[in-house]
Amino acid sequence: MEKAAAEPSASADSARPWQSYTTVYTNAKAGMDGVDKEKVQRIVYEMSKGSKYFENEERKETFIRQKIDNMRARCAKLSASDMSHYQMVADKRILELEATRDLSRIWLHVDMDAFYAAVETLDNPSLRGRPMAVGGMSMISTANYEARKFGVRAAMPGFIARKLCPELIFVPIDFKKYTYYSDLTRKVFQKYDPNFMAASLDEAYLDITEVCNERDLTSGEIAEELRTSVHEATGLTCSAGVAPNRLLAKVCSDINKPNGQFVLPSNRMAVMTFISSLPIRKIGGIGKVTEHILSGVFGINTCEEMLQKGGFLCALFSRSSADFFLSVGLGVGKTDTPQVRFRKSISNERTFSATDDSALLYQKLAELSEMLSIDMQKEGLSGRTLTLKLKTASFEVRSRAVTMQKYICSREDILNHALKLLNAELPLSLRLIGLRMSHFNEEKDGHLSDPTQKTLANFIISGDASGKNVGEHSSLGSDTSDSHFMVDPENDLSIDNHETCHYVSEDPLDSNLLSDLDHCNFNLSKNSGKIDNNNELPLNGSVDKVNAPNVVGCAPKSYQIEVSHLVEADSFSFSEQCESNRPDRARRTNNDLDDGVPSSNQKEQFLWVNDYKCSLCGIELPPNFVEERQEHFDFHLAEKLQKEESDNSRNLMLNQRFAQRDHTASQRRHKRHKSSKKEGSKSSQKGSKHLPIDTFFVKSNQNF
Ligand code: TTP
Ligand code: MG
Repeated sequence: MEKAAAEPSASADSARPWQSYTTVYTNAKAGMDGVDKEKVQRIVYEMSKGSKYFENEERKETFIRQKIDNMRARCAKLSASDMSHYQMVADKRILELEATRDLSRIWLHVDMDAFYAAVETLDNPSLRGRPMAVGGMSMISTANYEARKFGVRAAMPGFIARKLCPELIFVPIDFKKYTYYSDLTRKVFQKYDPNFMAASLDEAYLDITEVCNERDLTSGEIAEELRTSVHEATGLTCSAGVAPNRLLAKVCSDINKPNGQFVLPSNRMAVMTFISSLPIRKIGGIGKVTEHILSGVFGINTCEEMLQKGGFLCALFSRSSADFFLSVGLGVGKTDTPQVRFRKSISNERTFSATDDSALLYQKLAELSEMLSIDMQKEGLSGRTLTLKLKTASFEVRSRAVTMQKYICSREDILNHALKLLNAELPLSLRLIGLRMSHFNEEKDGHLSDPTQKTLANFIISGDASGKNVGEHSSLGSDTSDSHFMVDPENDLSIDNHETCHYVSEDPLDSNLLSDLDHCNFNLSKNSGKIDNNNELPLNGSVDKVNAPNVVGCAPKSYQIEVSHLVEADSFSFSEQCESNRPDRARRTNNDLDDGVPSSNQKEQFLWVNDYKCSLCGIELPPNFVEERQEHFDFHLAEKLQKEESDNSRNLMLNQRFAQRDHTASQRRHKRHKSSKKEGSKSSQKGSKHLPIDTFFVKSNQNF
């Protein structure tokens, strides 16, 4: 029988602690193959150590290690008969997924080379051949291939990049330019596939089946021609990948970067051979956390090993996650072209001085509900999922969501649901409230979308038409139904006007599934249903009151924890509790050992205006840069913490000074006053100064 991963060997070399310190920017991008990874890790480690950011990274690392231990323990507890059952489940799913393999389409993924950097170099040819990065000291958006040789890459703080490459030239970001060139590339893409799917400013998916047939050209010839056309139109180079589905095409476009292409033939044998040794991290949506977990728990490092460990995957993960992993093992991906562009969500939020005054909080909520309602009505939208974001006085970020049976858009309806979510949290001192509406009822092909309709893509990923998940879901008879299981890529893609990339692209389903989003939301939905059943919820209702109507196996605390898990698994504050308190555990059948892999795109969703632009610093990062966005969120979190600490320290100093002053006799007042003024100005300068983002990396004790 297959075995889970062997115990990891003795702990990492303590003399080289940086070896286990990995962040998104220690992960290689194209053009970084020859980089001394250990050197990069060491420099990043040394520059980060002791900072808030570092502490946060360590917390995450600890969480992942615990998670791996827990999952390994669960694997060990599986009996032989359990395993033979799960192996049967896996074998069946593999057959079913295999049956969905579609080799009839030819997909091309095109991705510009070092896009922002290349545009800047076009503008200023003196940059050519010199290591340069676009961005600033806090964060760089990308680096050219010369800089990558030093380990410099996108999403890396600029001051670390400079340490790695002292000659590095920094060029400020200029989105107008990139948009201009992006538009030029899209005009070219249009000629090959009028329905191409823009994934971000610099990448797109094209179904080139028709153009290959019509012109009797091979996919490789079309790719070559398209790349030449892009170069002629823009002066920029790009790389392309061709494969029978989008998932693989994306992997292929990275293989011969820069200015290259790779064609994966449309036959099963070629796909299986390609997949057999492909590292799992190459798959869009498999990031650091998922990679660690799959490797640490099951010893899965290549895509093929997903199939070999299928029994364990089915035992420990939800059906949809296991299906995704098995699909990766088979090299099966999406081949359809969604027809309509959908907005994903609308949100707004308010920051204010921390307060626990519930009247004030209700007032803020009412204002936000009104604003949200107006925004939705302007766009003719109604939505079913309302998410409340809270930031506590201690900067803990929580999100609570409810999915309704009906679409809503009025201020009253929004406020009604928002109040229920908020009341479940009170009493609490808050400094920020946000509201987000998603799951809109936009028209699809002229018909209103049916929230209970199961799409083909969902069928492939989530299971058979009788969908266990859907069945479980609706049987609750709650205010919720199926939406979280109906993860529909068609709702997430920008394809219509090819203008923006405000929508999740690049097979967004993949990353969603990895987060076990469906599973988390299943729990949430059950609980949300309870909230709605309890229409009499008093304004000051506690979580316990919210949970009063019983659902089997659901302790009141679990609601709070489980809902937190929905968004905060990645922040690792509630995760361990989630492990032990998952209310659905008793009810589950073949997935009762499921482990949610933390989601990155949930916790920080509110940071992004229009799902694209950072509301705090304005940097633009499309949703498909999942890990980079997560990293960016962590930066701001660390920044806040650092500032909070700075403020606390200032307050402490001021308090001490006031106390001291009260005790002094009036005869020394004059002298003291002078000295106090001096100190005061120094300390307030220190405390109130807005700390630049790079200060997280300065050791805390040097700061204060
Ligand atoms: P990428 O295609 O990931 O990177 P790239 O085009 O610079 O380099 P290559 O494709 O050759 O590896 O991203 C496209 C642009 O998106 C990039 O030029 C800048 C922007 N971007 C960010 O702003 N932040 C990020 O973290 C990343 C990864 C990209
Ligand atoms: Mg690119």
